[in-house]
Amino acid sequence: MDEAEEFLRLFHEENPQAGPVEPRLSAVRAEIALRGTYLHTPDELGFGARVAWRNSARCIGRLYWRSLTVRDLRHVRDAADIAAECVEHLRLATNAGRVRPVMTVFAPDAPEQPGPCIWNEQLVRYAGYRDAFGNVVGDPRYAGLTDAVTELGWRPPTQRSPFDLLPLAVETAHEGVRLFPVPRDVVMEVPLEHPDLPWFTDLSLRWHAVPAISNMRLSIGGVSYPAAPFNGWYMGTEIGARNLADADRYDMLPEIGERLGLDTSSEATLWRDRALVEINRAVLHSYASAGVTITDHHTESERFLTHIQKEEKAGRQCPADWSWIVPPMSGSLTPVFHRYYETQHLRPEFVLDPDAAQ
Ligand code: HEM
Ligand code: NRG
Repeated sequence: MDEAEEFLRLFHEENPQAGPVEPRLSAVRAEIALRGTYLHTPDELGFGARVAWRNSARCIGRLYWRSLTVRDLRHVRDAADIAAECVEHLRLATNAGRVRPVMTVFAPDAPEQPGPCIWNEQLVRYAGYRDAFGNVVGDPRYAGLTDAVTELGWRPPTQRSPFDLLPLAVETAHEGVRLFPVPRDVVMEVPLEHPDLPWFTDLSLRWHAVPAISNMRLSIGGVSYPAAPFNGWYMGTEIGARNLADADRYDMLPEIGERLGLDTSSEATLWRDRALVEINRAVLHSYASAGVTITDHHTESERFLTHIQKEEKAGRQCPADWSWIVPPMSGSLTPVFHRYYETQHLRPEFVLDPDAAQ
C-alpha cells in the first residue's frame, strides 16, 4: 500500500486531468484489503511504464521516454499466447526498419497467482554452442541458455551457424516452461559491411535490428509485472564495441586487426583500438544503409544531456549511473564523460531479479 500510495500521488501530480488522488487512494485501499492487490487503470499502467523508463539510471536513450507505446495485455496468461504476442511485439517494434519504442505488459503477479515470465534476456538472441574443448560457436553469453533449451527439447538447425535464433522459453505457473520458435521472418537482421573495406563482408557478421529486453520485471506502485518486454533501438557501440568485440562474446578484434594488416605484436600499437573503430563504422554504416534505426554514441550523449536539462526544468532530478551511461569506446570524446550524476533510486522501475536466466 505504501508503494501504491507513492505511485498514485505521483500519477495524479503529473496528470492533473486525472482529478484528485484521494478517491482513488480509498478505492485502492479497499481493493488491497479485499484481494491483496489492485488493478492499475490503463492510464496508470502507461504512465508507470514510461516513468520506469525515465527512472532507468543505466539508459542513455531516455530523451524519448514519453513516446513509448504501451500494449496492455494484462489478460494474457497462457504461454502460447504470450509467445505469439512477443512475435507481434517484434513486428510492431521493427516497423520495417523505422524502429518504434514499444512495451508489452503481460499479467502481473497476484497473491497465490504469479504472473508469467520469459527466461530469455531478449526476444532475439543467438545460440552459443559449446564444444568439448570449451570453444563456442555463436554467442558465448547464451551458451547456458542454449544448453537449457536443448535440455528442454529444442533442436538446433542441422547446419549450426554463429547466428541461430534461440526459441522463447516462457514459464507460467499452470504450464511450467514451454518453448516457442521465433519465426525468422519477424526478425529483421542487418548483414555488416564496411563503407570502404570490401573484405569486411567476408567476415559474414550480422546483428538483429531490435534490442527487446524480456527478463526484467516492471514494478509499478507495489505491483510486479514479471513479463513486460520492451525495446528501443540500438546505439552502435552496443553491437560494435561489446557484442562483437568483447573477448567473451564474438571476440572479432584479433581477426579484424590481422585483416587490417596492423602490427598485433604489441598492445602499444593500439591495434585493438583501431580495429574497434572500423567495426563500429561498419555497424553504423550497415544499419543506416539498410534503413534500420540506429544511433551513434556522440549524438546520443548530446541528447542525453538535453534530457537531463529538460528533466531539471520540469523540477525533477534525473538519476544516472556513470559507469553505464559513458559509452564503451571513446568515452572522453562524449560530453556524458565529463560530469557527475544524481544516483538516487526512483520508482516505478525495471528490476533484474537475481535468478534471471541468460
Ligand atoms: C540500458 C540505449 C530505449 C530501458 C541501455 C543502454 C543503452 C541504451 C546504450 C546500456 C546497455 C548496455 O550497456 O548493455 C537506449 C536507446 C534507446 C533505449 C538508444 C532508444 C529509444 C529504452 C527503452 C527502455 C529502456 C524503450 C524501457 C522502456 C533501459 C534499461 C536499461 C537500458 C532498463 C538497463 C538494462 C540493464 O540493466 O541491463 N539503453 N535505450 N531503454 N535501457 Fe535503454
Ligand atoms: N546491450 C544490449 C541491449 C541493452 C539495452 N539497449 C537498448 N535498449 N538499446 C544488446 O543487445 O547489445 N533499448 O530498449 O533500446
